Amino acid sequence: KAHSFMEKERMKADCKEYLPDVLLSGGKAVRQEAVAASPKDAEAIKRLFPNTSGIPLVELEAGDAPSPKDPLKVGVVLSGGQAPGGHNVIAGIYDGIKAWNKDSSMYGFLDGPHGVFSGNFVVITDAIMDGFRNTGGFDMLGSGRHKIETQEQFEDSMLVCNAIGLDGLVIIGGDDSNTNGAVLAEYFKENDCKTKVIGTPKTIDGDLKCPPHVPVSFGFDTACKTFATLVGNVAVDALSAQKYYHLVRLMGRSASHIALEVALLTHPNACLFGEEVAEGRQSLKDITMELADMIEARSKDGKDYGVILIPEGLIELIPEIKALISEINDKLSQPEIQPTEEAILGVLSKENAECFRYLPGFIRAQLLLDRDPHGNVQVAKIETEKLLAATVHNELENRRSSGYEGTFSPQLHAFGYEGRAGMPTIFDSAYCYALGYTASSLLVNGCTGLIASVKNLLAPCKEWQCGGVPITSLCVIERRKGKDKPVIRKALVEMTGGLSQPFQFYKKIRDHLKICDMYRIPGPTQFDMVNCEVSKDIPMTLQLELGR
Ligand code: FBP
Repeated sequence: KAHSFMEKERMKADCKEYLPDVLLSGGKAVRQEAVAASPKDAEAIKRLFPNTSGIPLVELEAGDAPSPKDPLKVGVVLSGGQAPGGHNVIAGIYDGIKAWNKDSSMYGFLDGPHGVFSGNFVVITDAIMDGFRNTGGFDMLGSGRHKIETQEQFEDSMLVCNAIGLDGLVIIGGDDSNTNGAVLAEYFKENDCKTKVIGTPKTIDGDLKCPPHVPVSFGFDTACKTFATLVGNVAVDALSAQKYYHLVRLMGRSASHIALEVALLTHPNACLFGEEVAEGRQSLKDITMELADMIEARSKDGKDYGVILIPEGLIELIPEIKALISEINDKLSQPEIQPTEEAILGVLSKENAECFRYLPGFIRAQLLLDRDPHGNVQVAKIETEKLLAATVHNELENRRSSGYEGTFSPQLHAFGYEGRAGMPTIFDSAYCYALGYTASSLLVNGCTGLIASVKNLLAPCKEWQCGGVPITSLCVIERRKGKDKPVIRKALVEMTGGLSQPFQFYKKIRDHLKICDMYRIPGPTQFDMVNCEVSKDIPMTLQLELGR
């Protein structure tokens, strides 16, 4: 790869400068109280994970971890969608186990979980590691969305780990991948395999969190700042040309955290939230009317332009479409039902079939696309912005007879992959390095079935607190591919609470933003470590949640 000046500078930046003191001063594990899963599913989780549920939280403290300081062999796998900072998690583990014993070694499994059960790996050397510090993407090892789910895959994974003699395996993944990590930890423990399994919270979507222990998933900050740069730019375009409505769909399956963060960073005229739509049981028609009302009011004010943000997960949370998707998922999990419109219309309930027929052809086709290996609809491929542009256009045309005289000229954008592999921000670089180092300390202390936790993020990074939370304590039972499965509960945007809840904070200003143009232009991400002190540049939503 030909490196740019910026890449070279960032690769050289010393990650150790960010490392919390507790990790530099030994990282001794102190077991805290045991934590169980949410009461609703606690019994089921206990049955599924007899060895790794109800285990204690772990906090790391200054002081030596147990001796002897034998070299460790640790494997690492990147799983699911890219999230900026993954390479720094690897760097943190690498430096952590080498600091423990310089003869420790690290194995990178290639192309996601498939690399684990097929035994496809590289030995990570100093030269390989140094070529990826502070860089974006997952190109160091590649990633994949495979699941380790069959008995054969579990057995093969254990054979591979035993053959290398792995003391630990770190899974860098989102909710589904960390659930996979929990299942693997349980299987290894049940079968007396010495490999311990630790997860790290990755996903730009921001929906893998459990405050206070896992305050945010890594990659969220970089993705949001990248999207905010682009949204800021189209806002200036809207204001300059005064002829377009920029309808921007933002990546983030299910939860609307990204849309909320970007809305706080840029102040668009409107931002939709899947969670609000679901809670208010707003139909597609309700959403359309609301947007048309704003566009008509702005038009009366001489403003036939604006910026509207749409979370990609919105489509899945509109009640009538949610019910439709859920039935389609169930039906498509039956091998005899083909993913064609004709076949699906033949088996849907009357209500869902009506909803399906009402949707435009391109949305019908997109709803039938293959599910991902975890059974999720691929919302990133559904053009919700195009759907809303069409329904709003029709509504505005209907309003002409009652006085609407404006022009609605939409420009459609979908920002997703642009932000997912970006060069990690100073915060993501620091946070990820600390997560990786924490994972190595947890392994040194013999922990398994935990997800690495780095918290106290408003404080300077030297004062961050580190530890681990049992993955099973984050799990609930959900219906996937027609079956009940344990999964990590997705953290959606909280709708209630005081002004420290980011949504409530935004709600206070949003009516004002509808008509007035108060666009905020963040500009490109900065990497100046002197003026971008880590603790001052964490996501806005996180700052509010933590009480700043
Ligand atoms: P993860 O949950 O694996 O982190 O992936 C998140 C995500 O980027 C979503 O925001 C998006 O809907 C999806 O991945 C896109 O998946 P794909 O890479 O398969 O197109």
